[in-house]
Amino acid sequence: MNPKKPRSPTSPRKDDNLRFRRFLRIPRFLFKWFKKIHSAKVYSMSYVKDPSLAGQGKLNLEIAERHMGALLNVREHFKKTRPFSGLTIGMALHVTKETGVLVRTFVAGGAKVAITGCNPLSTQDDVAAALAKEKDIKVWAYKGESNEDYYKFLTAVIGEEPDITIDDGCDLVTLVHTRHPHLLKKMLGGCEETTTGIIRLKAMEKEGVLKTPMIAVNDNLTKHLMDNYYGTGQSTFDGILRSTNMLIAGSTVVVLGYGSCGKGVALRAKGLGANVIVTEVAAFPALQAAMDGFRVLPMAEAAPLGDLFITVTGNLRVIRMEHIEKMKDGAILANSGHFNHEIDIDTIEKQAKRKRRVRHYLDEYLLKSGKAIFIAGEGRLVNLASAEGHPSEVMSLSFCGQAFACEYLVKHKGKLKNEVITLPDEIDDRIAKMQLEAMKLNIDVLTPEQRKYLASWREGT
Ligand code: RBV
Repeated sequence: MNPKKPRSPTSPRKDDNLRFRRFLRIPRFLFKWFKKIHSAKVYSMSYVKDPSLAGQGKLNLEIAERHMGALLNVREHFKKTRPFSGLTIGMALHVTKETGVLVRTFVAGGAKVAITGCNPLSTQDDVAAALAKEKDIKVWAYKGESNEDYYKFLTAVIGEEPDITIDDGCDLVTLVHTRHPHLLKKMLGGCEETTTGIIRLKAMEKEGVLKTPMIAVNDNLTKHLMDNYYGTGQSTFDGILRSTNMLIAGSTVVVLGYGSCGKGVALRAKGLGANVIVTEVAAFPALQAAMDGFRVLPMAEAAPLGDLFITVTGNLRVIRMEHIEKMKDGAILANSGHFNHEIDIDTIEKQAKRKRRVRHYLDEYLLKSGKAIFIAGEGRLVNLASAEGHPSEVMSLSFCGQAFACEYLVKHKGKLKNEVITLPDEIDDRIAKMQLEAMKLNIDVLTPEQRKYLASWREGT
């Protein structure tokens, strides 16, 4: 029951290589040469699960495009301006139909794109197959990747020497900094999609090790107040329902974390008729949860009450054995935070008497006490592991942010500091306007009198 420990990207492999070379008595220069040829061969071509899925992938991309009007608008703008001519964009994003639409948008703007996934379970194999067939795109991704392949594929993207990186979770840019720092000299910068990635980047900045400008796309209002809130809210339940088909109405749902993702999840749980409990460690969001009408409890008290537990904290081991021991027989656990360490699966795996896959990405763990618990999506992002991630409409907003962030890096080449950068408000405003247009919604405009009033401090009671 011991899961294979992931190999850290920073852990040295030199010792393994040395032992292997000495064992075979191969001269050093010959070994190096062989490795170079071998890796060039593995890395120079796309790698997907099944190229014959490309037809379905193409159809899914077509459907996604229908719902991503704002991003298609940016594509038209890029077709005219070609901001990425001669540049390579290296991406580690969930390889989904929505990401595919973004990839095509960069290609329309003149870029070559090298892409891999940012989670071993989130790749849509049909979309990967379809993209791999398109011009100027290389793809390395399949659903169910081993940790070794995950890092091999990130290395393949780096092998394409990207000028710009796009990350979701910061694994790509971390690998560039730790293993391939030579690339930082030519890089214009990078963009980060998610909260977890921004936290890591800010830690790098604080330690003084960040060596390229990084745009915090997640900090756009049109990203975290839309994607994290409405996107996570809906897609988390999509994943849980595909795995369990449980009735949410009347059940008790415990939401761990009340950030923008947790708020969205709690709102949807309430909408589906659940009794919602929120757990928090920070005072202000706990207060917001209480005022939003949710019961706020510490996890130790929430554990025996919940039928379904959803982690969205971005932190480590927020559900531990001490909580699981108190849970009801049959409790369901799911994670919608970026990484899979919010639920202490390692300990569950070690202590469980039996583990069975009972249905689509749903594992049953029989505990020593005789109780069973269920984990959906292997404790990875349940919305992408068990379902298809956020809906296209909301990803259109997030990815307009990615598209404009890359254009911003090009326009400000050489002028940006090596720090975490928030895009100017006008870009957010432009994205919101484009999305309203795509939704065929009109709004009012300020009259000259109102504009003047807002700019003055003289008028009072
Ligand atoms: N996410 N992408 C999708 N359909 O491509 N769904 C969710 C998709 C992103 C989302 O932007 C979030 O910030 C990130 O996944 C977490 O890894």
